Amino acid sequence: MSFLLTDATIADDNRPRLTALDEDYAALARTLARRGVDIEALTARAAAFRVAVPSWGVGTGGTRFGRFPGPGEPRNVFEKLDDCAVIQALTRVTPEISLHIPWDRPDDPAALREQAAARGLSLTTVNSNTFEDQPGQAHSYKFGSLTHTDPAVRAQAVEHNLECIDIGQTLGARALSVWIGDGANFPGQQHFRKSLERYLESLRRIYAKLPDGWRLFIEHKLCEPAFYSTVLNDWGTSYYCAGELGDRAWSLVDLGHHAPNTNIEMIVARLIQFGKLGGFHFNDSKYGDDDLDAGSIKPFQLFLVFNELVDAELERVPGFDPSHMLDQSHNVTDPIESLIVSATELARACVQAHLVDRAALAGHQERNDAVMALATLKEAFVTDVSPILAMARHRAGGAVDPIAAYRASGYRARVEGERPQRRGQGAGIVG
Ligand code: RM4
Ligand code: MN
Ligand code: MN
Repeated sequence: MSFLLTDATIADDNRPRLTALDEDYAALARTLARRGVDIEALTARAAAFRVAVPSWGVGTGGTRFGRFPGPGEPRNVFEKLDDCAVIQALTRVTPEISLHIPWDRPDDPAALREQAAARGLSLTTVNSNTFEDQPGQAHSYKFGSLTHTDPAVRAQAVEHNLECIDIGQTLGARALSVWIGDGANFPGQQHFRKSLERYLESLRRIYAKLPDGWRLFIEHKLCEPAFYSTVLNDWGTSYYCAGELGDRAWSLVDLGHHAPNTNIEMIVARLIQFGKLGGFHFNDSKYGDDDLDAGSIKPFQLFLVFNELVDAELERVPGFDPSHMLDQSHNVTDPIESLIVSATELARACVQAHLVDRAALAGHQERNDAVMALATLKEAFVTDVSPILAMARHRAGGAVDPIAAYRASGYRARVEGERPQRRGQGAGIVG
């Protein structure tokens, strides 16, 4: 078994940082008190924040041009759990994992569930994969899966999703997330209306087998791998399909799946208003589905997304309970570090959004005072809430400085020794 970060190791790393943390926390508490904000309420909110880590994210991703494996990469799903446990030990906001099948298909799902539980983790969402062919598979997905023109291909893709549900049930998961690569590269290649009709027909078959208490997430994406059109291309189509399927079907928003400059926070607000926001794949991007670390390119956008989420949370919008998940592809960083940073940035955006003076904002909106409305958002966004995040982690047994604690632990060097890599592990995962 691999070396796990213990509470004692983390406490040791925290000790020399505690005086500064107490001072910074007290100073921020005074600043916030002047604004009528109770820091303890924010710290409690930070402690309650959760985001699921993707099983596929702890390995190096790769692009279609190649893959450059990092040292000590997990070689199987059990080793992936170990890495996820490290992220949770340090951040204390990532006890959940979303699992990709077949990349991380467990031979023994019950054993995987047990090992997860032993690490304080749970496997909450299963993600199906019909965007690649698997060895030995009868029909190819080259020209589509759930929406293929050939009913036999569609049946195989539906069957795969049902198998994901089966595995998920043994794992204790409560959601199936479906993203398809189906689409067209050329005008005329695909009949737009017929392919969407086939999508719905396939999804109805999956939805019919959804166990009680489960949710079905459908993930839209503008382009890639199909570069002319995709079948589930945008939030409007996703919203329509989720509505056609039923109450347990929800739209999932991956931040990288929109055209550049799309107003994603507004899409989020629309889906909340229409009762169909199921969850997120958080990441960040400059151009397309770049799968970069959350908050690395457009932190203000991330804040604005959380501004909508917190607004709905505080208003107690009925049925509002979006699932937070990360979906990133790490190519030049240690994946554990990237996921730690992303989890922290999401918690930061959430706490900052709680700092928005909503009564003041509503007043500025009523009076059409654009300058003060934006200033109200900016006041929250520019507040450095790092001491709140660090204090919440510390009180929960996590690290005051997770990246420093992780580096000091020597975890990566240790697993490098324990996980000799085979040569040629170069298959690209786009993410
Ligand atoms: C897709 C989409 C899916 C992810 C795959 C690997 O672009 O984001 O969620 O599972 O990539
Ligand atoms: Mn995604
Ligand atoms: Mn993606």
